[in-house]
Amino acid sequence: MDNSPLQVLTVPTAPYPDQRPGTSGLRKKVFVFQSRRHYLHNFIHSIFSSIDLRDRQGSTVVVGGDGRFFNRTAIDVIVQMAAANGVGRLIIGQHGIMCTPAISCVIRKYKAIGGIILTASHNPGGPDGDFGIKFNTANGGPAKEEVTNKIFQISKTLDEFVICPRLRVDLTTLGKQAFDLENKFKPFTVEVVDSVESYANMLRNIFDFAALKDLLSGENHIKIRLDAMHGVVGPYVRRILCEELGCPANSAINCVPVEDFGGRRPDPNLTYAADLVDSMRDGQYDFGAAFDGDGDRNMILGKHGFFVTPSDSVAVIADNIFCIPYFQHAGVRGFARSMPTSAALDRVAKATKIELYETPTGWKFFGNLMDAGRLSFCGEENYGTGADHIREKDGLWAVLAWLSILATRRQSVEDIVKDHWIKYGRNYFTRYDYENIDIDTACEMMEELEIMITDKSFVKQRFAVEDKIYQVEKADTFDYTDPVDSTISRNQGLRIIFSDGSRIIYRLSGTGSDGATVRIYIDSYEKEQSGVYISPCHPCLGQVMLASLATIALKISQLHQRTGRSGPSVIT
Ligand code: G16
Repeated sequence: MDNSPLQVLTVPTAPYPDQRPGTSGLRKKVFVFQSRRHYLHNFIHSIFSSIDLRDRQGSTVVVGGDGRFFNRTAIDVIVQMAAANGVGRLIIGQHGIMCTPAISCVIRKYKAIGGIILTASHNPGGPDGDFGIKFNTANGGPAKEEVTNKIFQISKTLDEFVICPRLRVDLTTLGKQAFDLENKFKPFTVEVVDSVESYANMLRNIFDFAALKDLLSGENHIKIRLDAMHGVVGPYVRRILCEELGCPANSAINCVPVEDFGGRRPDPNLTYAADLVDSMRDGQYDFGAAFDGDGDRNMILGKHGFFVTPSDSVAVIADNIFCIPYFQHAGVRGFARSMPTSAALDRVAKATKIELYETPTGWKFFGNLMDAGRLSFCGEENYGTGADHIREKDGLWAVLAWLSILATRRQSVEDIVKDHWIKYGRNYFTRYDYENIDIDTACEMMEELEIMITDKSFVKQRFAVEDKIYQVEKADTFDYTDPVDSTISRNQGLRIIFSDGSRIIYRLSGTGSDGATVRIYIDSYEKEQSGVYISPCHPCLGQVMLASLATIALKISQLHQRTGRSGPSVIT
């Protein structure tokens, strides 16, 4: 065996113009990473180079992914490049997998300078699917725009990278491995950790596990069904819910992470988690939930598949926040939601006199408020819910939050949501996604829309559909000034707000891998009791209630005429 120190090589490369990180890292088709020479190496080099050499040398970095196709290949390269770039220690989840919330937790626990997360979240996996790389900073959250801009700048100009090509790491065995490198005084170490343990330990300190155990396996236990969708969260569900909290093994399905998520899209919504909804229809389960590929998103269901919209889920948790011991001890400093999320949370904030922040889409905006001690709990319309225990949204945390509410109130999910609507009124919400639209067409539409709606003459315009008339009260582009550091983020979506408070929002997604995704978000508020509680099990009720506004949204944008589409790719 050759024990000589490992060589560090400098390899010439050519830059790529398209490595700008989106809402949540760089997401591309797998074949882009596979077929373009050094595409992965260039981006990893850009990440390391964005960190000051003094901070990088001898530092700790956490690495893990959602187990999708190309995960393992990417980790081998990251290990070789981390060593060559002066990183002192890598902490990697066993088999290279770790869910996004756990990575955030481990970064904070080990005081790492950051983490590299290999995931394309809810996007499809497999050789024909997507791959993604995200960089999180020392607070455990997604890097801020100033960091991702720096990474992008470097990626556009780099002409070489450094690597230890002979370094091989064993990801199957827990424990420490040390490697001697040329010109390096201290060995480079890799610590392979149990992906679940640190995270499970954190949850034990947030929730009342004894009460949850009683709810799930005590004398009057409820029956639950959790769908891990073959993503990374499966082992966490098994260990925490089944082994520790006593749920029967058949409560958890699709718990083995596979590289292509079993051919399904690991996206927890009514379209892609339809199997779960179907399996709950006959009423044998009281509670259901699904997660996405990297375990940060969640969908909540009640008996018979009663659907809790993500915006309602955030509002209900906020209203019952003291069912969670963590908040009984730490108190609640503030609530937040992303701008397109319905205003259901705002009503809870108003009633409880807790500060409410409205941020652009993207979890990094919440992180800044949390770091400043101004935010405790937040969520987004796109199945993201989380709190300040870490700096990522957290799917399993959201499930335990709901179970804590059920354990305290001993009511059904449906009754809890119904009580909420009776107390606060109801926000109907729907989102239309038009995927894989030609980028130029999408950008042109947004530019022309912006000109149209920000023209003074647009305000007070009336739009009529059948017997409904909506009058524009306000229309603008959403610009955000961070209340902590005054950073301004411009063009975070186009908003049309009508006189009854209903809203239409247009935005381009920042997480697609092919063409552009146009999102149209629509919400309206119903306070009359007659409109609050109609056919609650009808999953498309939001769309029925919002059909007129959807017609107006399409009329104003001319989206179908511009794109030749006849309808959205996905409605949530
Ligand atoms: C990421 C961010 C979320 C954001 C989402 C959607 O989530 O963490 O905060 O809401 O992207 O972004 P967009 O609407 O631009 O596609 P994930 O779960 O995809 O990593």
